[in-house]
Amino acid sequence: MRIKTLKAKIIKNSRNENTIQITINKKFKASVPSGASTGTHEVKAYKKTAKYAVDYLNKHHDHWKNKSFDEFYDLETFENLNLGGNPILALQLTTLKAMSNNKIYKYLNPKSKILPTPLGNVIGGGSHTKLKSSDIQEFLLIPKAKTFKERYLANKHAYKEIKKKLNTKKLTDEGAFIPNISTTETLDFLNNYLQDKVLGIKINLGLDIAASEFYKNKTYNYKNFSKSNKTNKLKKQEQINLVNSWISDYNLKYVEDPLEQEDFRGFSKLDQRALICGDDLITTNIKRLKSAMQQKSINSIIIKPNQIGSLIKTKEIVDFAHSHNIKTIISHRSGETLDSSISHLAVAWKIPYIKTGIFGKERESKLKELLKIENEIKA
Ligand code: 2PG
Ligand code: MG
Repeated sequence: MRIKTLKAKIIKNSRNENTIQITINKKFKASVPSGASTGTHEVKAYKKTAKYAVDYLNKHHDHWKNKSFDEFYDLETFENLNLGGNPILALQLTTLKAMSNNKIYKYLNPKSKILPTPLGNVIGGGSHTKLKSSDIQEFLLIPKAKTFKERYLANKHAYKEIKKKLNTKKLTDEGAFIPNISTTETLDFLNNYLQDKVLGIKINLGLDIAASEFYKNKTYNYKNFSKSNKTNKLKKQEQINLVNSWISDYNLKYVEDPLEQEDFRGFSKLDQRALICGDDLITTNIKRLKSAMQQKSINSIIIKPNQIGSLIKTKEIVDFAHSHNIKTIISHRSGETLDSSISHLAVAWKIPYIKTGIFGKERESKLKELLKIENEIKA
């Protein structure tokens, strides 16, 4: 198959920011998200702007006209474009959709049969809202059930029940609730709620602390810590002690970015009975993963293709992690689109977890795609 037409255009992501969408042969479309709590070591989403990338691609037909899909997918073709991580990924994903007739998971791995566990963002704050909120960016629901459908339904049900209990309509960028309570009260509330099974399913609690967002002058600065102590300033060792006590007290199974993004040594002091996950620490970069492994900083990593700006490099780090017993969590971004390619990649690359929101069309598109894939695999 060959590229006959390729059109780039600007669309809005869920935060109403510009992003790029590519359409190949009028039928295959892909778009890419952007983050708010971006790590320092991420590649730039756009070297200039999304508009610049769109105009460039629409002008330079010579890059793609009549190329075969395979030839086009070649990494060099894209990297030399020098437009930033997001345009490259949009091109690669659209090509992959064209090559696979929109069945990326099957094309990449015809034997796919394992569905990921969703980490569902139910309560949030930090840099995902401008409103007064919890210091922790995401409180995540991790359901334990056999099928993806059961996990999906349990999280959805929990989300609805939590909404009733919190009685709030305020939402973060990722569709998580912003209750009018402090960080530690939120932990107590969720821990309490999760004592009972939901639709017969045990749900565990996880956190994305996104600690770099409130780390300044060598101090973790909590603005909404507890009912009695609104502010709290913690030194590195105090932050480590606090997170370790949360892991035991709340039986946390997952903690992402508990410390700032350069503290490889500090990460290694966290209780690895939980998944200790590097997002800003690693930024889907294999060099940073190797440093983290040397220092035993983590036992799991976030996978965000647009942090590294190449699908080929993303696959490389996933394989490397799996062969060294590091768990992977593929993740949405806070400014999302309807594109559900990460659901396909999770299944194709045997990624055990997918982090998305529970509510909102951009988040649900990933979950619904997984429901569809599970049905196809079972059939
Ligand atoms: C994160 C992400 C997604 P952002 O920190 O893990 O939840 O946020 O896309 O803003 O970096
Ligand atoms: Mg994160």
